[in-house]
Formats: sequence, structure tokens, C-alpha cells
Amino acid sequence: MPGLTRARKAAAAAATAAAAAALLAAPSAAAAPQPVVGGTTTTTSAYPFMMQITDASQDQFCGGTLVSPTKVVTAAHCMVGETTSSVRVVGGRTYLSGTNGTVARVSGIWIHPDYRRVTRGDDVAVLTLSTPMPYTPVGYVSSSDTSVYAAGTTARVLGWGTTSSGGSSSDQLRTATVPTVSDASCRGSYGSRFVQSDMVCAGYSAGGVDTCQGDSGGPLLIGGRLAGITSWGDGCAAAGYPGVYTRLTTFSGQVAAQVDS
Ligand code: 4AZ
Repeated sequence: MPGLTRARKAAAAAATAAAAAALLAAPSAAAAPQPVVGGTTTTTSAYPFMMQITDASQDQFCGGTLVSPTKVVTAAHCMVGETTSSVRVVGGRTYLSGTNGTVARVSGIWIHPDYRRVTRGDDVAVLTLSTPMPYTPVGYVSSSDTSVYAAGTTARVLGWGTTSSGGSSSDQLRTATVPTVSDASCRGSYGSRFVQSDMVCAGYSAGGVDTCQGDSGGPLLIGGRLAGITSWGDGCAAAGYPGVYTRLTTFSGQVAAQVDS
């Protein structure tokens, strides 16, 4: 969506997601507004590595994860059309409406060179901050850690995204846990749009708990380490359509090269 602002891109994506969810939801299943969708409120004190990715006005449009004092992992699709002068990273700010915490400018944006669109994979980016964040980073998986995705493993998601498909963002940071889904099951949901090498799915078969619009770029944590990046899905929290996350083990080497550069 070249030419659109980040907020407009987000709104367009939300409308698409809402339309998909409307088709998938049972007519009577009007979900109450929930977290991320279906979780609980939390704080950046509890998750100090949880970063807001914002525009120059500090309006949040994606999440990110602090993996070293000056490096933040996020989604490639969050960074399309952005420049080092158009984005900020905000740490230590639990509320979107807050003015506290630490705002960092960005001196470098690495977008996976093969990234084209979320349904083709490679949805990973690394930001270099101009000034270090005074918050504790979190570790990330290495390429040999592929067992973390074993079906049914509990994963944690975090974000300020919409609390229902097509709904409003959450002023307060939210978190939820979701089980990882087998690759075969995810292939059953999404067909060839599920690129097994680059993606992992997580969610309950009945739906109800999920990431949603605005959570993109934020962490999927497994065993206390960054193992995925919120990427895409058809709608949010719909039965049979789990959230899709970047399979970080596939990109560990490239991420490490950026983090260590
Ligand atoms: C989005 O548009 C988005 N339910 C993020 C996560 C999911 C769907 C859409 C997964 O940012």
C-alpha cells in the first residue's frame, strides 16, 4: 500500500481481517472485547523487552522485541515504506497514551532481503537504535532449537493490538498464552499460504485467543525466549484459523548477524 501512512495501512489490514472474521464467526458468537484477543493486561515492567514501534509522533503501529541494548526484532511487513527518520522505538511504556519510558531513534533498518509479502514468509526485520534502551533484553532461539515448536507447546504473545477483529487497540499492553499448532494442521487451515520453513502457527482450535491487528512485529515467546514474530492470520481468534508467526529458528543466523553487527 505505497503512499499510505502506517495508520492507514493498519486500518486497511484491519478491515480485511474483519471481513474474513465476519465470514468465519458463528452468527451468535459476538466475542466480548478481550486482549491481544482473549488475554489479560500486563506491563512493560513485567516484560521490559516489549517495545512499541511508533511513527515520529509516537503513535504505535507495531510491536518489537529488544534483544540487545540497541537491537530490536520486529516484522518486515511493519517496516515496509519506513525510513530511519520515520520510526521510533519506545520502551518502558505500558500504555499507548503514556508519555513515560524511553524513546529511541533508529539508525538502521534491516529488512529480510527476500521479504515480499507476509504469506510468502521472510517476515523479519532488525532495527538498530541510535541510543541504548535501559531495559533488560530477552534471548532468542538459535537455529538448532527447532523442537520449541512441538505441537501443543505453550507460547506467550504480547501487544497493544485490537482486542477483537476489526475492533479497537488496547491502551494497556496485553498478553495471552496460546498452544503451538502442528504444521500439518496449519497447512490444513491456510494451504499453500503456510510456508512451513518460515512460519509457525499458534492458537486454540476453538479460537478465542489470538494476536490481532497492531500486534504485528511483537514477540511469540516459548520457554522465556523469543521464538516467533507476530505476522499474519485470517481474521483474529476465529476457530480453525490460528495466528501465524515468523519461525525464528529459520532466521536465527541472519538475525544474529544483524544483532552482532
Ligand atoms: C495484523 O493485521 C494481524 N490473528 C496480526 C495478527 C493476526 C492477524 C492480523 C493473527 O497485524
